[in-house]
Amino acid sequence: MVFTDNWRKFGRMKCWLFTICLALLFIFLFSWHALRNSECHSRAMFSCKALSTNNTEYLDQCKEVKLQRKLYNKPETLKPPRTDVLMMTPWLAPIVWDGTFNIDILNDQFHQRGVRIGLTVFAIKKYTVFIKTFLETAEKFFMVGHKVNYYVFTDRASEIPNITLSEGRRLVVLDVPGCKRWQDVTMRRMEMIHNYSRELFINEVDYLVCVDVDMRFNDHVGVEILSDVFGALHPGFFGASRQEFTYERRSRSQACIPTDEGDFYYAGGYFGGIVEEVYKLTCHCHQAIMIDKENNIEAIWHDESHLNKYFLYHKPTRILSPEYIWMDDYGSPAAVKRKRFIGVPKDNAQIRFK
Ligand code: 4GW
Ligand code: MN
Repeated sequence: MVFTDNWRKFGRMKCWLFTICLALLFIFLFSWHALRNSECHSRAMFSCKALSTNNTEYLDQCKEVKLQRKLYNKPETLKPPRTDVLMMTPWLAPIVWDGTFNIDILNDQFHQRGVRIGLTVFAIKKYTVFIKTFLETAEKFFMVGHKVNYYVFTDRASEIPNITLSEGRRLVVLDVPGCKRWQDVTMRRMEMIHNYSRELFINEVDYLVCVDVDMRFNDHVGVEILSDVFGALHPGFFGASRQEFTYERRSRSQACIPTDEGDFYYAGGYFGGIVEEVYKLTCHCHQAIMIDKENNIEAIWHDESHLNKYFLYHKPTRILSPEYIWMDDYGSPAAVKRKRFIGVPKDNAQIRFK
């Protein structure tokens, strides 16, 4: 009797166990199927979106792709367009020289992306005298056909002329305080560009181009300069040796670069990139300037020294030849075929201050 009772209990338990296992298996199979289905579904949605003829957004893209057909000379693998200059850094960043790019191809690419460009410039104290020529020549040569915001930082807003701008272009005057020392005027540019990148530029433009104001545009400057982060070769040093570069050499300064290091000597009055990269660059340089200040040292060429240090350890993704920041004092070397952006001679006694 006892034996048969136990045996019955055992039989019932087996039955339960079997039911539980079956239920678990069922749950497992059901979830697996549901998971697979949802994956397929999202994949299907993706391909449906791409295939649907009702999707006007996608059709617009298709039209654009068709419009891309363009006729131009084939690039010649064995015939580089320039053999007299370096066209590529060892870290594979292009160096932009006349004759090395096809602006039509580039314009197509940047127009497709609807790229917006901010040009920052500082006109503090008497340097407002440069702004009219700067803006007027920029209208002729800078990023023609693209969306451009001019950001003029000044402590004399009333002296900024209201010039007529082409469609898609806007002048934004940013009121900022002046500085007692002129060195601070140039160095504080890093801090101000840094602050405005976060507060304003990031919401309004894709790229920033940050330049000196004592300049005029003299020839085409277009989207060929745009890349994640770029600098320009200083016109006085593109043929110079490392020893000749006027880097900061004192080890106490954050900008110090020893004589056995360095790629190029970059101009302080020309850098840029996507807003995020300019934000990082200006943040780094501003902090380095502040540390130097605490240590009672000022780099030999101010912000330019710090920019050179930054570019040594954060390699630019594109470099502009000196065509993009020329000074007539440097004559007309054969390598420089076009002078796109030229320094305006200034009467230092008149314009500068202590
Ligand atoms: C000495 O008295 C000064 S004042 C040196 C620079 C000064 C200065 C510079 C200024 O009074 N107001 C001003 O707006 N700046 C900005 O800093 C302006 O955008 C200028 O292009 C930039 C760099 O100064 P800079 O053009 O005189 O520097 P260099 O001669 O190296 O190009
Ligand atoms: Mn200048």
